[in-house]
Formats: sequence, structure tokens, C-alpha cells
Amino acid sequence: MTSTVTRLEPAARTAGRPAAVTRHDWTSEEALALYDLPFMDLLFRAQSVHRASFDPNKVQMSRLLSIKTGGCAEDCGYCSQSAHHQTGLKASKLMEVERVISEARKAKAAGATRYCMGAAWRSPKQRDMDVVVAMVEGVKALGMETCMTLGMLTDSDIVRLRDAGLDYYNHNVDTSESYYSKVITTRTYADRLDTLSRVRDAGMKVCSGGIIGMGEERQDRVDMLVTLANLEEHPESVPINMLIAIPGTPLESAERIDPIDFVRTIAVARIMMPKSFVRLSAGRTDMSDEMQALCFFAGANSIFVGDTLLTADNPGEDKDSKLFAKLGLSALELDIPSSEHEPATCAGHQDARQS
Ligand code: SAM
Ligand code: DTB
Ligand code: SF4
Repeated sequence: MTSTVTRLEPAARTAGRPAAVTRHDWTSEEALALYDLPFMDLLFRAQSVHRASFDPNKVQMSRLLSIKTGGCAEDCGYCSQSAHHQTGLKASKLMEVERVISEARKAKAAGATRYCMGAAWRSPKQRDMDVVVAMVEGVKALGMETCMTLGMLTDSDIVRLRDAGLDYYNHNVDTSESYYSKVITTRTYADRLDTLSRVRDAGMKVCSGGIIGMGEERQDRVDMLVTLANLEEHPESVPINMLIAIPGTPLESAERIDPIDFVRTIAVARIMMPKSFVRLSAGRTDMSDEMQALCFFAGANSIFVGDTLLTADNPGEDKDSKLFAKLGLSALELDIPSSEHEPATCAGHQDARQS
């Protein structure tokens, strides 16, 4: 452990070392030692790592759409959409392709560069695959990046989605392996990792993260990050959600996480996965501007925009544009040659401070 301790010395003592080293051999102890650093040292270190790979004033913007809501067979303790919980949510059928494409077009006009489509499924049925493949093709043709989150996938689903132009697959590990069974019992951690590894092997980009504030210990938070950072390749996108406590779910009364602990989690994610986009995901409606600013300083560089996530509220355009203006942040634009997609609207390329 001697070398580990040296590596975790306060930032002033590590000056001159490369700030952003991509590693896949993190230990749980090292990750916890990072989490427990004095807050100023942790943030300085996370910001230094962040600046080595990213423009610290640019934030990637994704938009979510629930393409199939509610009635899900899984029992995830946090989720409004599980058929196991009485949340009062109205279940709906798989959306029509045209509607999805028109919603994506609006999202692009409002500045989103990635369109994420989520379905409340354990895994997609074969008859649904034709429809979701058409959604990917249609959204891709708009010149947006595409992301889907549909639950577990077979190899043939993965190949179909990839060939349709799906850029990212979102599948969260959600928490540590040891805390997982306290939150979800209808599928295992190994099931999640298996889908992730087959998505990766097929050549798609991976979006995987989890939820903070489900009653887990700080060791669980960092162990979740160790699982992600020790994957053969780091997920390109790492969503860190703050639990939205939904009435009617087993986690409805979960104690709210201390904002400083949430920021610490973001900072550790940034240090351990220096080149990944760390997304400040669910829960922003319950965060102050100051808390979000600290999250950005700690290395978060992606958000969901728009006034809804899948079923829950999100700050929306007005609030986000004011926050971005206050912080001097702006939207990261996509680097796609214009001949490959429909011409962007003015709004699609406007500065995020106005969007
Ligand atoms: N059914 C698919 C699945 O579970 O993989 C996709 C949709 S699911 C809603 C996507 C992710 O959203 C979950 O893995 C979880 O991390 C996050 N999530 C769901 N409900 C949440 C809540 N109430 N608060 C914070 N994050 C939540
Ligand atoms: C992720 O990590 N967070 C998003 C996305 N991936 C699919 C979902 C957040 C859902 C928040 C609760 C809701 O809207 O129902
Ligand atoms: Fe279903 Fe996904 Fe919600 Fe779990 S998180 S209940 S799999 S929609």
C-alpha cells in the first residue's frame, strides 16, 4: 500500500505528475482514500485531471425521451416505472417512430447533441426491435448522436442496434455489487455486466453509471466507480444520478444525500475515469446552483436538458440557460460534417448560455 498512499498525497505534493492517467487497476482502498481527501485537495485534483482532457467550460447536452413508459417487470427499488410499486404512473405502449423523430428534432433545435431513448423493459421483445431500430435510424439521420436504454440485450439485438447506427448503449450498474441486491432482486449485477461487455465487444460506446443517495455507504459509492473504472475500457459516458425519491417506491423515504458527498462522488469518478464524460444526471431539480457549480468544478461535463427526464422533472431550458450564463458555461457542439445530416437550425448552434 505504500505506493498507493504516495499516489493519494494532497495535490501540492503530486505537482509535476501527469494529471490524467487512465488506469484499470483501481482498488477499493485507493478509491475510498480519494473520496476521503480534504475536499479542497480532492476538487483541485479532479479539476486538474479534468483540464488535461477537456475544456472546463463546455458541457455536453443530451435529451431523454421515454419511448415506452411504466409497467416494467423489474423491481428496481428507486423506479417509478416498476410494476412492483404503486407509484400512480400511467403505463403506455411503445411510441410511434414518427413522434420520436419529431421530438428529437425539437431537442436538436434546443441545443441537444445526443438523443437518449429509454424503455421500461427487462429486455426488448423481438417485435419491438423493428420499431426501435427505425427510431435509431431516424434520429441518426437528423445528425444527432443516438443512445438507447432498453434493459438486457441478446447478441442479435446488439448487432441490429449497432448496424442501425446506435452510438451509445446506456445500462447502469446502479450501485456497488454488494449493495445491489438491497435495491434490485429480479436481475443480478452479473447480468448487468454481461450486457455491458457484449455491447462493448460489438463496438458500441458504453454509457454506464449509477445512483447516489439510496442509503448506501461511501464504500458502496466508490466500489461502484471501481467496477466501472476497471472495465476493460472505461465507459465513454458515466451518468451519476442523485436519487429522485419517488412516492410509492421502496426508496420513497431514503435520506437525502449530503450535497458535499455527492460532489465527492463526481470528483472521484472524474479522477478514476479521466477521459469519460461524467454526466450530472437525475436529481438536478433538487440541487442548488451552487451544488451544480461544484459538480461541474469536480469534473461533471454533461447534463440532460429539457423539462423531463423519463418520468421525473428536470430543470428545463430557462433555468439551465440562466445557470450556464452565470457560470460562463456553454454547450459542447458535435463535430459532424454538415453534409452528413440535416442543416442545423440557428438554435441548434446557439451558445448554451442562451438555450
Ligand atoms: N429499463 C432500463 C434499465 O433499467 O436499464 C432503462 C431505463 S432506467 C429508468 C435507466 C436508469 O435510470 C436506471 O438504471 C437508474 O440508474 C436511473 N433511474 C431510474 N429511476 C431513478 C430515480 N428515481 N432516481 C435516480 N435515477 C433513476
Ligand atoms: C441515467 O443514468 N439516468 C437517466 C438515463 N440514464 C436513462 C434516467 C434518469 C431517470 C430519472 C427518473 C425518471 O425520470 O423516472
Ligand atoms: Fe424497469 Fe429500468 Fe425502472 Fe428497473 S430501472 S424498473 S428495469 S424501467
